[in-house]
Amino acid sequence: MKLVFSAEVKKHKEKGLPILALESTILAHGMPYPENYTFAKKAENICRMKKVAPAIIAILEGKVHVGLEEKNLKKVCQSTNILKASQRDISFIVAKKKDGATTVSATSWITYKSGVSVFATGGIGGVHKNSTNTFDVSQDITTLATNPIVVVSAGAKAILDLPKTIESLETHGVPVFGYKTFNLPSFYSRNSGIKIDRKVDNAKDIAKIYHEHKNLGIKSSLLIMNPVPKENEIPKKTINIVIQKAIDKSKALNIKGKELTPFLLKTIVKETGGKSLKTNVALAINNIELGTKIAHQISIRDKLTTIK
Ligand code: PSU
Ligand code: MN
Repeated sequence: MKLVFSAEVKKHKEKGLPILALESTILAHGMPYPENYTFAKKAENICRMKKVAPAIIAILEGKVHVGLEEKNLKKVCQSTNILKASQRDISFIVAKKKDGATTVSATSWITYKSGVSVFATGGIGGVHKNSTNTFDVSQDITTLATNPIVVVSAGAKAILDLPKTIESLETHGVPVFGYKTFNLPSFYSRNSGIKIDRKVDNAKDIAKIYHEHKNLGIKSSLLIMNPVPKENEIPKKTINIVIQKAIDKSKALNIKGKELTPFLLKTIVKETGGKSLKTNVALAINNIELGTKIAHQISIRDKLTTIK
């Protein structure tokens, strides 16, 4: 597969400097314009300030981009018909020279193929509520099972069935770590009430575990669950009412498959008068900040290993 690296990402790759992968579905299907563009610029600037190359991943005219030049970033943020691309969609989009915004699933796979180790997102997909009837389980889970990178998220999205999502991650062999917590965060809120077996307290430890993970040849991602900052969280009680309303609406309108997640997120933004969008941006930025620290620690460790 031919990858198109931005000048910045290329330079960091050549010099063994840190790179942080970012997804584009969150921009194209998860947030409206212009908030998505403002968020993307802020995300990139944080990376640069921390001396990490930002690598937003997207497919444009059939080419897989790792790091977007300005005009391509605008295109992703403004497009109204860009496809939502999970891993299984990549070959079709490339063959047909179409545009695709990559989900956690497609982004994880491209991140790994690019030789990049860390990817920060908002919230991962997982097992949907009512999945026993619909069988709707995100491809994010199966891709997390097969790509040895570090993924930073604010937990699975609260629109999901969280206990089933955690079980499914276990079945697929994905190690889950709470960042400074044993409580599973639920995207908009810091604590879902579900326990996580393991906690990590700093980026150095994450790099250390990842190093062994790779040495052992284990194929899954390490999934870091980083709670939304306190000042930006929406209390569970408040958001759950809104989520239920959005799910009821999706059922009434018969919205299914890959349209479901974007529909729910959009409806929740409307119902909360934009508050959930602010929270979404804040938690994603918080994950990017942690992602840059992990990227630094991994590149320090990689250099030490090479010298030895
Ligand atoms: N997290 C967000 N906003 C989003 C998503 C996650 O804050 O838009 C996207 C991610 O790209 C994730 C996808 O991979 O939703 C999951 O979609 P589905 O449930 O259809 O697999
Ligand atoms: Mn789905």
